[in-house]
Amino acid sequence: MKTIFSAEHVLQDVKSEFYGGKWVDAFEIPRRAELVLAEVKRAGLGPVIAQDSFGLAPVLAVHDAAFVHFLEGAWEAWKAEAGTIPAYPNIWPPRRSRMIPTVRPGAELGRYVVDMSSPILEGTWNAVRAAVDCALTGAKLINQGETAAFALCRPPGHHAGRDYFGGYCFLNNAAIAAQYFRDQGASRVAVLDIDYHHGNGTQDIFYDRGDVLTVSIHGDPVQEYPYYIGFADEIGEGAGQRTNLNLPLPWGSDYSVWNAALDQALERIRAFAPDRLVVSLGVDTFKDDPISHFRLKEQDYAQIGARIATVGVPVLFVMEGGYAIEAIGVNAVNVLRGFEAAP
Ligand code: OKP
Ligand code: ZN
Repeated sequence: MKTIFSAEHVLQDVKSEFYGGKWVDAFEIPRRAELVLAEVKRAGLGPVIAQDSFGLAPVLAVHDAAFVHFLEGAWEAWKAEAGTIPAYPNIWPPRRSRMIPTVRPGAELGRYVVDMSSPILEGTWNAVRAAVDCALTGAKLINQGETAAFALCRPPGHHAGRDYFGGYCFLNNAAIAAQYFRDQGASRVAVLDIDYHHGNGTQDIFYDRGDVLTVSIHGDPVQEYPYYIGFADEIGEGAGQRTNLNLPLPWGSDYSVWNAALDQALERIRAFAPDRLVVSLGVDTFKDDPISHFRLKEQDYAQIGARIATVGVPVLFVMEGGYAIEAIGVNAVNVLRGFEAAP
């Protein structure tokens, strides 16, 4: 399969992250994508191509316009007040706030960002747009007849909602691609999120929609980021009733436990009979991941790819998390090779 990769991902280059009450070396770093790319090439997965430009229309089909324009101008507004240091909020709105617009970038950041893991830098907007274009280019290839494509997106996207960002994510690459499939004629699209963390942004975007099934296997939110969402009783609402499936698992889950959840996920996806499948491909389920607590091993990832292939519809793989960087390439590419090797 083809890999879509943009060199512009390096523009999102956070040096330190506030984690466990301390500033530590950042986990979501440019080297992650470079190592996945190196393994794509080493393994001979297929051609690596650049992204096309799609403009903002497919982004605005998923995200709130005021939010998108905030992100676009956030660095310039911040720099005018604070200089060229990473942009963080200095406050978050309490419940029942009136949400009246302010003229201060630190307060506007608090309106839109949910945590301290996603600073805006000078190059953030360009990196984020390139990642979206990678996902959309993969979707376009599939619409042209490819059975699979790998959008090597960075920064990741699945924690970004209609009008908020966080968790290293700014715009929701997978959700934008899923909506693009719908707008280009797919009747039903499924999103399977196998990142260790719940795909809260994706769930939220499609929560009241019956045309997009969202399924996520993830660390139980009572233990794990994003904490306030991702519970099993969240099934969708309105026209989206029963088109959201959450499969939370406890810390320490190994492949036998995880694979049983994948059984349920795939059963639901098959029953939905989608025209297209988007896989939010995080490999932070790996046993050595520094911020996660599942116990999957290198060889498990090829099994996952083979099992995803059994759905029998075109699949767009979109890179999400994975922070054990010496293993990220092998683990991600094992999923893709497992998919391709399936009969
Ligand atoms: C992004 B993706 C936990 C801190 C978590 C944010 C994690 C974002 C993960 N103590 N910080 O889903 O891999
Ligand atoms: Zn994750």
